[in-house]
Amino acid sequence: MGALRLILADQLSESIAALQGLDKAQDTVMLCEVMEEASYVPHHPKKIAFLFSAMRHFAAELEAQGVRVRYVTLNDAENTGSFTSEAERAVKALGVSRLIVTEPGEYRVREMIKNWAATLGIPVEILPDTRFLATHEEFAAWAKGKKQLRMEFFYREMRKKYAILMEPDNKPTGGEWNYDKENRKPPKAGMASPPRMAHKKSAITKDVLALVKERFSHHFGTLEPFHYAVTRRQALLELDHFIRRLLPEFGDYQDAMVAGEPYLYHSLISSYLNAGLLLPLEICQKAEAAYRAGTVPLNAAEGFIRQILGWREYIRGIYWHFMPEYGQRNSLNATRPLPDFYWGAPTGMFCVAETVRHTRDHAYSHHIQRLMITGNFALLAGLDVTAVQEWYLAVYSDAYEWVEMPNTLGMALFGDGGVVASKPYAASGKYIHRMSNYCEKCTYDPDVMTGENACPFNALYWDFLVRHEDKFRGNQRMPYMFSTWDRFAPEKQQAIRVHAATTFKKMAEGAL
Ligand code: FAD
Ligand code: DLZ
Ligand code: SF4
Repeated sequence: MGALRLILADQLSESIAALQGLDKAQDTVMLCEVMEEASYVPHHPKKIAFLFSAMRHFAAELEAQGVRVRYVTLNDAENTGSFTSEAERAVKALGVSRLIVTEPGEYRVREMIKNWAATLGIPVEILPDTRFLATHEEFAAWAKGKKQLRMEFFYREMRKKYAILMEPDNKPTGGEWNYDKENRKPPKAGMASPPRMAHKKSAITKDVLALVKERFSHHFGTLEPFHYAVTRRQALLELDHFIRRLLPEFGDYQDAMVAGEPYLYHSLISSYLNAGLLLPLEICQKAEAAYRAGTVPLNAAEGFIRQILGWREYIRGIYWHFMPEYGQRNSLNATRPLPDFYWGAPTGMFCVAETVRHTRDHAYSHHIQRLMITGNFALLAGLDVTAVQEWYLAVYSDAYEWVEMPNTLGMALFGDGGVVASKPYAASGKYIHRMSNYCEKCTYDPDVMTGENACPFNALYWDFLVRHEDKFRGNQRMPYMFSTWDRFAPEKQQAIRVHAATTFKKMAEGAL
């Protein structure tokens, strides 16, 4: 009797642990489209279409290699709707001796699968996900005894482990570990990013688009046009296009935001990487090779590699190190309901409306939009951390809890009490004005603090600091903010707080 090898939608790599040692004569590989996963949050239709199409293409590639595949489509009349019930059905139908699965990316799913040995009555092997570059044990060993878990120091360990941008004397290439100070320029006037790739839709993709249109049109987000890569070959083309055409400018304009330009110089690879179509090490090695070949400057190559070898692995480490307790945290007691403008209702705040538009149309917005627009607003306004996390998990095509949660709860909302961020990423309209051209198009004025046309971010920023003074006044990275507040005349302080209260009222009335 063979094994049942289960592959989840974000495990679409031929090198995935669950496919190693596959016996083509005996084993069956199973993939299933299940309603429970497609609807535990209202995923963006593009995200569902991307995953289903990528799953179907992956299954077809395995079949072409002579692998026996059990593929359950969402519309299959026999489909029972969940991973657990589909595993039960397959075990009964196939009479397999064991089930093999790679560790899921989400705690919720891992807990579910841990019960399967008992319910299925066969051994269930949960194998480590070796696509990631740090194991849970390595992260725990690094974190042990440290008061602060700073990404920068973890990143240096990863650079050494994988010999990425390292010199033979074990020193970092160029002499510095981090070239961030050479990055993060504001946008240039008239800046637009080079064209992006659009992939021809296969018959599989067309079928999936019809299915998603029929079943998920009520979810937030536009399904078409749909240009996503859905195979590894296409994802590699995207990666090469990025490295050749966009990476040279990536570092400089990583934080810039431009109206009508959702992508700028970002790579757009997160959905492919998180689903398994690309692998993290190959991406870092390609970026390093481009630097060594002289086609990409060091600040760009290092800045990009840091996102993947550093941030991505660190974020995953934080998730598994602190779960499940991490998911319960709400250190700033943020409970205000999520305003409808997160789901596309009109708002006069151009920056928020534009970020939500990009999100709606592409299931994508870049890091600074996520952090400093929708994230910053949620932080300043004290929006409910669970509702905000559900929003991020639903609306982005790259979102899985292991990566969404520490970024949202930790980095954007400071809801983990300062594990990921040593101070909150709180900013007023001044920051957004400097890093974007959004304010030029806005009904509000970033230079005004109170009154009808005042940028809401301004009063909310100071109100946030004062509301959480007990937590932040002693923060060594924030003395400048409090000394500025202290210098404001009492009348000005009062007016700001009154304006913040008016802003909250307008928000509750849907009039912001
Ligand atoms: P680029 O800017 O081109 O960066 C290259 C790659 O680096 C990304 O593809 C990604 O794999 C990695 N990376 C960069 N920053 C991070 C980070 N902070 N955490 C993990 N990986 C990183 N990323 C997700 O993949 N899924 C999410 O659900 C997600 N949710 C986020 C929520 C919030 C509130 C914030 C602030 C960030 C979130 N991020 C998430 C991180 C980051 O915004 C996205 O990885 C990035 O925008 C993806 O676009 P890109 O591929 O063009 O990235
Ligand atoms: C996100 C998602 C969606 C929308 N649908 C499926 C699905 O039908 N089948 C599947 O195998 N996986 C899906 N996923 C991804 C799972 O939710 C994902 O494997 C977990 O989030 C990671 O533990
Ligand atoms: Fe956003 Fe304020 Fe600028 Fe308007 S003025 S775009 S609300 S930062």
